[in-house]
Amino acid sequence: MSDCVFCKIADGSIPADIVAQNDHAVAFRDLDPKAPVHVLVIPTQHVASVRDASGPDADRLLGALFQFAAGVATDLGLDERGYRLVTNTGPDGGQSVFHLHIHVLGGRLMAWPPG
Ligand code: DGP
Repeated sequence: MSDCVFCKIADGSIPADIVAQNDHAVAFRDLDPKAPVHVLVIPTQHVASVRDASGPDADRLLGALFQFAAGVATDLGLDERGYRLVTNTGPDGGQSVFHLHIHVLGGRLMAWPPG
């Protein structure tokens, strides 16, 4: 999508601190980190949010994205202490960028419930 900042990161037209990528997903450091490790995992294909991932490809897309996020967490050394995966959805969910993304948060103890 031409006016989507995460599509532009995925196609390389705006810079990001990329930590991993494959043909279907990109992981890059959040501009405004909320934890010592804060990485965003996005599909290269534009999908606005998890509620918009529907149809025959949705299972594969979401499954692959979570597996990729878990692999990124492993590669960043988060397995031993653990980490949090979050996908904010819509206004009440706190979503501000409308391209599906999983936050990978780690490196400190996470509070519960979230704010
Ligand atoms: P959310 O509020 O769940 O939609 O999270 C969006 C996140 O995206 C937020 O933590 C800040 C981050 N972000 C927004 N624009 C950019 C950008 O241009 N580059 C990077 N690296 N992160 C961005």
